[in-house]
Amino acid sequence: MKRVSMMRTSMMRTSMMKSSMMKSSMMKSSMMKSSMMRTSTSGMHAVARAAVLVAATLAASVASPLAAQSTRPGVGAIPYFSPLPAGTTFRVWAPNATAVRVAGTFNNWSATANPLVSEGNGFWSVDVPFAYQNSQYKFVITGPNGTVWRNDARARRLTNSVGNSVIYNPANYQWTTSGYATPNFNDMVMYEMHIGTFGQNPTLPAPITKAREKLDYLKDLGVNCIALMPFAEFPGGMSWGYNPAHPYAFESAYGNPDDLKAFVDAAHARGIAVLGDMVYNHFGPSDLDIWQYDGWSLNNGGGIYFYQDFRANTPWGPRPDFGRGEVRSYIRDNMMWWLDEFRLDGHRIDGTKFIRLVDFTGPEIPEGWSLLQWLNNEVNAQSPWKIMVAEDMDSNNWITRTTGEGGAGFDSQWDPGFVHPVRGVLEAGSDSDRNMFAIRDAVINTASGGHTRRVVYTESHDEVANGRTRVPESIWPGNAASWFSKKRSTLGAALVMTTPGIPMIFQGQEFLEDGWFSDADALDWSKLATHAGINSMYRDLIRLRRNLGGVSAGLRGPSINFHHVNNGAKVVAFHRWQNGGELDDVIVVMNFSQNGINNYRIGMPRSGQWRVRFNSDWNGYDSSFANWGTFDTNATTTVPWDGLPASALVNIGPYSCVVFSQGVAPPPPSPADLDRDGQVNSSDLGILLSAWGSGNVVADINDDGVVNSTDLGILLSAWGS
Ligand SMILES: [Ca+2]
Ligand SMILES: [Ca+2]
Ligand SMILES: [Ca+2]
Ligand SMILES: [Ca+2]
Repeated sequence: MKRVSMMRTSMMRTSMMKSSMMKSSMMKSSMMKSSMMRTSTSGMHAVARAAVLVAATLAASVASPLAAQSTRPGVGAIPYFSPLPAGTTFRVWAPNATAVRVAGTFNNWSATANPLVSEGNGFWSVDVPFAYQNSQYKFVITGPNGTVWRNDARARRLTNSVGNSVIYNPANYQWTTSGYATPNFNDMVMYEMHIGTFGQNPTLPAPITKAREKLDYLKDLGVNCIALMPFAEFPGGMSWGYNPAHPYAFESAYGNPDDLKAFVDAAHARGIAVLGDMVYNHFGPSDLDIWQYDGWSLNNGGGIYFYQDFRANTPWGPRPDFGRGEVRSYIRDNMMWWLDEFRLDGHRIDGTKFIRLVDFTGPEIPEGWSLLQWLNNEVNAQSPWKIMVAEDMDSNNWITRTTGEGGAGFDSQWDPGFVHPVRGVLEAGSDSDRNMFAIRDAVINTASGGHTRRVVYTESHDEVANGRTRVPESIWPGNAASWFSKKRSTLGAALVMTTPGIPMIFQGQEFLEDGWFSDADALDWSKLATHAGINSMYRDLIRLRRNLGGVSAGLRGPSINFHHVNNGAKVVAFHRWQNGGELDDVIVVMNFSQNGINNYRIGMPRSGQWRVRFNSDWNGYDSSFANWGTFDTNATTTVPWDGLPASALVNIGPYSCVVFSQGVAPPPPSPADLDRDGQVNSSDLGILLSAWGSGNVVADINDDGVVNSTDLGILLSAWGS
């Protein structure tokens, strides 16, 4: 109740601001008109006649016999360029309206000059010549309760959340990157980013151009999928983003829509995917023009876009009417708008539980479930390589089952069954309270139904706020740079990168950011230098997870055997593999106690030498680390162990992770071997020449954004290798 009344107050404030703004602009335009009339009557007769004609036309179009509905497709404001004169098609859904007009800078904010015509199905449309991109506008909707000025429900750009809609021309942006492919789900390493606090900027919120400046850093870190927190226009400039006021518009404080395109373009040039974060379980609640959009409502509810019954509210704002075709299309088109127009590689869908249920435990909303299925079917039909991730947090594998099986059809979902028990173990004050069976169960958890069907992490925006803190901070509040915090938080990161699942880190986790996430607290980039070693550990872990060194293919595979649990010594070990064999079978050993251990026996799937590929206790990662004497080890079949045919003795430092595999690391592939066939030859030259001058990501060997003579030089000097 409190929340609702706050919403109303804020909306009243908003409409007061709007109407005062409107009055002043209307005054301005009427002053302009009368001065024009004065000029006409005191000037030439022809001009006066023209003015009278214009006035007559305006008057006639109020009654609208001359206006016609648009024959062009699309909802919202869509610029057209032929036949001349160019203009913009306006179309809006207002089924209870008796009249709709569009007012904007192109008609001096006239509430009468440009009526839309009813199409007989609840939609209204008109083509307005000379209404160009960057013009501001609003719809003037006359409904059951009088006339209201509303932003376009599908405004693709706004001056701000209580400002005006702005005509956006999507054709303006010239994409430069080509040849980019979204990573396979089993190769993805996600990096959750909040645009407003990520980029280094003197003031908050940082614009997305500042985030773009850090893309080389992220490429070097090795992540290949940025999961953006919500960027749809929200009230003000500082927010987590889970209060979208205008779902089709890029947050004006972050930049304009083309800035988002440039970010995606530059990320793709570096081999990095970009995901959106879509909030459909509610809209608003503040600055919400679609609230009672055409004036109609029941039970004082939200009107055409919202439920007006027991389903009307979520804990965060009013719930859209998932049963109404036009609202379903509004949501579906919104999802595709971001995927298609901005070339995003997928989405996280926020709070799906509140799309499928009225409250935490029910009752169910069947049409919410079918909406989720439809969204996933649409993406699968058009671009199945794009990833759809649910934030449902219920360990419900129906979320990730296919729609054909009756599931919601998501490719993956955030896994509460990993983060909560793992953090419990990492944050416990005493080693004796660390339960190794909890670690085992979190790692082998298949509640989502498959290794890429869950996203695993120890930090996300939700888990490091809302009264919780970053893992190093939770381990030792006020002393996040302590040895304990460094050791156990990185042990958690090692588990994230070696467990079956799509790993994710939260911005700044990789340089030991402390405290908790707040939209009013910029990421502290000075810690990148302070904790450069920790940062390089994250880089090494990500390289292992993605098999970039060619020695750990198993970490991308589906298979796991969690074969060793010692809850007394607090040691666990597990086996990961894809096809098995050298450079594929991976053995992960973890010590969750403060005591380093020597000559500790671990079961191995095969005899022979197992090489250390990673040791989190290396003092290159931090000078306070013990650099425990961990060595390559020889496994023999003389002592079968842990249910495996062989075993070996290993040394492992305190709170440390060691990763083993067999075989000799292959030489790094030449970046000039464009087709990756092992040789730099004429076929690579052909690829390069045919991409000459473009931003093709394959042929751009030095990643400077263009294929040119520099790349040719690199290729020729590697010829034959
Ligand atoms: Ca805003
Ligand atoms: Ca899919
Ligand atoms: Ca080649
Ligand atoms: Ca280049």
